[in-house]
Amino acid sequence: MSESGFVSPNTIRAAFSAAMSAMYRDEVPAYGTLIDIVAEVNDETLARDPHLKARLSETDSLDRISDERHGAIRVGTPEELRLMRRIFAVMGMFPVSYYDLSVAGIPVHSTAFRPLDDKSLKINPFRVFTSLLRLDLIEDETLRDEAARTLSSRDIVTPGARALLDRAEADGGLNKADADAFVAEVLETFRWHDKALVDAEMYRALHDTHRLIADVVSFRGPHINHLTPRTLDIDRVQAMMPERGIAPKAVVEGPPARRCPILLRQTSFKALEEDVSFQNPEGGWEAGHHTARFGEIEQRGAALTPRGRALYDTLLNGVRDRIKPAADGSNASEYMDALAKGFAAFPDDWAEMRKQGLAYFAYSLTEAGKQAAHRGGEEGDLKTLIEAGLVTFDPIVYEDFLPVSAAGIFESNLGDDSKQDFSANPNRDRFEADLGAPVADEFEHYAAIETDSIRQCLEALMPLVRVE
Ligand code: OOG
Ligand code: NI
Repeated sequence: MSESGFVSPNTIRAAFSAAMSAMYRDEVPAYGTLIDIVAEVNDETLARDPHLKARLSETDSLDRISDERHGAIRVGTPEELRLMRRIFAVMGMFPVSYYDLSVAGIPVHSTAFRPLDDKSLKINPFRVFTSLLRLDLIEDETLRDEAARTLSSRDIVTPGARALLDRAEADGGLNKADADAFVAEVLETFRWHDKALVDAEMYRALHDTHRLIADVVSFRGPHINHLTPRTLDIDRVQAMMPERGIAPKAVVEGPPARRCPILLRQTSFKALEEDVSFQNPEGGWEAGHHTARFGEIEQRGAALTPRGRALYDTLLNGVRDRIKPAADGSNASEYMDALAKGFAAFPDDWAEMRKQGLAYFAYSLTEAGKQAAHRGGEEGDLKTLIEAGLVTFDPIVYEDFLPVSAAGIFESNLGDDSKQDFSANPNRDRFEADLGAPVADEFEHYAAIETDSIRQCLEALMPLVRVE
């Protein structure tokens, strides 16, 4: 708690993420099973690899290694998106990056609300991938209007959440009692509602246009559709899911397994069919089903520079032009083989990746570097200082998302039927106008961390030289 008596946004986010986890585990039992597998595999991995364990205990909190790293929601209107931005800001989460998913035939565009600085990420890294439905991509005008009308009739936050949000913004923070109440009230927004806002006929019409549209429009709020803990061995968890009675998606999304991991690898179990009821126009309710909620796992690697990312995209597209993973898993091992082969062209060595400018690194002084700094008066550029063993570098972890992977996660959870093709139609300006704020540029963000770490090293070693 600060002098002002306000609880830190990081503390509110940690409480929120724990509350979401408890609620989701309770609502989706298969998710509880996934969490158990993840914890087991993480324990095994750490026991097998004492070096990894030592490194993680220096940089991460080992007791929270298996905690959720992200979740995802889908909202229906600009007002709802703006409301989410304000709510997440109270928890120290800010919009980073713009993801256009219309390329993949999914009528949404998205951002991720996340903590920005390293210290906040370490305290609690929870982020929420947030998608805004693009009603403009529905061609049928009558259906579009009906969907818009349904969305405008709902209020996705409780009056209590709204009051506390106003207070947090007016006062610049929340005291302990208010922060606790805020978390409890905000949780309600993400809860599952099994009673639909629409009748079965409308649901069917929305569903036939795109399952995602039915998911966003038919219910009272943006239910959390998945949570995603961190695994230290994603391939192992993928293999264990069927043994524990849960059906994983066909392949792990993202880059292949590597000695030097890059970006983000993720996989999920398929969404479950759940009982819901639709409004009966004659009164009462009518039983039905809806498929929406699933569980996901992630394993993160190094953030890539624009050059590294371009190479990643080229290699991935090259593989996918030759073979696309089939949803039924029939070509999964061929796809994973092709992926591994395709990525042979991506250097798998940190020093080489650094030399070629493919990834972002944080620089720091070695022991010898610290002694040299104490003496003062070193000379030379970064390269010389590294060669002299005074400066070392570690990859910066990628904290964002990948549109092709996200599309794969969406798709595996929407089923293969009734897919409508939308053409690529990015509209970042529109998204930012709807959000009411710009989204941060992820590349600028990583570049700034890197530049800052270099400046600190140079200033320590060459106190008399002004570092630009
Ligand atoms: C979001 C899917 C994207 C990820 O991890 O890439 C995502 C959704 O299904 O709403 O969460
Ligand atoms: Ni996800």
